[in-house]
Amino acid sequence: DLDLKSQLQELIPEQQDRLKKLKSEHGKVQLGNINVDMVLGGMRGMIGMLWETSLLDPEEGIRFRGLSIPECQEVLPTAVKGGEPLPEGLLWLLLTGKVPTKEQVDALSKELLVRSSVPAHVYKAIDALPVTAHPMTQFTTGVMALQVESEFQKAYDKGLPKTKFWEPTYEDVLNLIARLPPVASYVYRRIFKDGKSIEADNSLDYAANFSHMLGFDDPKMLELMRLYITIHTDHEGGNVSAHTGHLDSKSLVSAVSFVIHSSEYAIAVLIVVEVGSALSDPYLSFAAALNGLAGPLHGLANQEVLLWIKSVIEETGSDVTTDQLKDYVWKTLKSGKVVPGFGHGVLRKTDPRYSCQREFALKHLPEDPLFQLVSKLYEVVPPILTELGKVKNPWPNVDAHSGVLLNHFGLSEARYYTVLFGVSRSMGIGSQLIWDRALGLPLERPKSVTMEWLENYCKNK
Ligand code: FAM
Repeated sequence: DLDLKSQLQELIPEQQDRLKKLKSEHGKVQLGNINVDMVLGGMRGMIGMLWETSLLDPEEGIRFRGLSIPECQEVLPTAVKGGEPLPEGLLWLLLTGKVPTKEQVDALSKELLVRSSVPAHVYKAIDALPVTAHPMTQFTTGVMALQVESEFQKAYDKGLPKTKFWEPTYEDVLNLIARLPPVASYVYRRIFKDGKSIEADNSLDYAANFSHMLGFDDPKMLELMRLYITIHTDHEGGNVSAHTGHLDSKSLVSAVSFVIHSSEYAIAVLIVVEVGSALSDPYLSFAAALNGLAGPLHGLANQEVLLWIKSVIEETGSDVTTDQLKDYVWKTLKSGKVVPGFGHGVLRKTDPRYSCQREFALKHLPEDPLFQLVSKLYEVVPPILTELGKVKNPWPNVDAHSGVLLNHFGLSEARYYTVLFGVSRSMGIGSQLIWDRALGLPLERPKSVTMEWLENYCKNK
C-alpha cells in the first residue's frame, strides 16, 4: 500500500484537473445573492470559499470527506475493538478522501512519532512567559517558536516553483501536528503540575500518547482523547479558526517579530518572516488560527461551559433542580451574557459532535453528576433560547459536552481546554493548507465597503 505522501502525490493531478474543469465549465454560474444583511451580519449564509476536507450541513452536521461522525466511528481503524477512531485515521481521510487500513494508520502513528522532537528553544520561549499567562497564549507562543523550523519558508526563499509548494507544506504540516502534543503537554504540566513533565510513551498512538504526557493513563481517558481529537479536527472552512488559518496562509505577512526576555535567557526569538507576495508557512497560519480559536464565542466556549456549570453548582448545590437551572439560565441571559455551549453560526440542530460525546458519557460515565447536569441543560436551555425569539439555533454544540468528560477523568482545568481543541484543529487546517497549495488557490481578498457606499448604492437601486 502506498504511504500517505505517495497517495497524495497520486491524487493531486486529478484534483488539479477537476478544479480546472470546474472553472472553465462553470466559472460564471451564480451561487445566490449577496445582500446588505450578509455584509453587515458577518457574511452569514454567504458562499465565499473552497474547502475540501469537510462540509457542514445545517441540519445534519459535519461530514469529513463525506463521512458523518457515526460513519467515521464505523469505518475508521480503532485502538481497541469497538472503540473510538484513531485521529491518525481521520487525518489520512481528510488528506486523501480515502479510509485507511489499520496498517496505514499504524505507520502514520510511527511517522508522527519520528517527527515529534521539539527544539529546546521552544520550551525556553514558553518559559519566558509568566506561569499565569493563559494556556492558549503559552501554547501559541510555542507554535510561533516552532516556526523557525519551517521547510516551506526555507524552500520558498530558495525560489521553489509554485507547482512544488505542496511538498514542503506537507512536511511542515506533519511536523507541526507531530510536535503539538509535546508542546501542549509541556504547557499543561508547567501551569498545573509544577512543571513536572512526562516523557512520551512511544508504544502509544497519537492521542493516547498525548493523554499520557498530560498525566492521564486511564484506558477510558485514552479512548476519550481519541474521540475528542477526532471530532474537533475540522468544521468546514468558514469558522473563525479555519478561516483565519486559510486566509493567513495567503496573507501578506511582512514581519512578525517575537522578542521574549526571561530571567536566565534573553531569548530574542526574532521571527522576521519576510514572505513574498502571498504565502506564509503552516506554522504562522496555524498560530493565527489559534488566536481566532481563543475567542470566547468560538474555541474558548468549552472553557466557558465548564466554568458556567461549576458556578451553577456553587450557587445551587450539585443536585440542582430543573427549576433552579431555569432560573440560572435566565439570570445569565438577563445579565447580557450568552449561554455557552448552545447555538451555532451554521447548525440548526443538535451538533452531532455533542451527540457522540453524550453516547460516550452514557456508555462510560452515566452516574457522573456533571454529566447529569449537562443532560438537564439539554432539556432546559433550548426552550428558553427559543423563547428569546432571536436565537437561530437553540441546540447544544460541541462545547456543551466536552469539558464535563475531561473533568470526569481528572483534567478539570477548564482554562486548558481550548489548547486541546487547538491540537485537534491542526489536522483540519493543516490538511486544507496542503490542498490550498496543491490546487494553487489564489490570494483571498473579498471587497469591503463603507456605510456611505451602501447608502448611496441602495438609494439608486
Ligand atoms: N446564548 C444567548 N444568546 C445567544 C446564544 C446563546 N447560546 N446563541 C445566540 N444567541 C444570540 C446572539 O448573541 C444574537 O443576539 P444579538 O442579536 O442580541 O447579538 C442572536 O442570538 C442571534 O444570534 P445567532 O444568529 O443565533 O447566532 P450567531 O451565528 O450570531 O452566533 C454563536 C453563533 C456560536 C457565536 C452563538 O450561538 C453563541 O454565542 N453561542 C454561545 C457561545 C458558544 O457556545 N460558542 C461556541 C460555538 C462552537 F461551535 C465553537 O465554535 N466551538
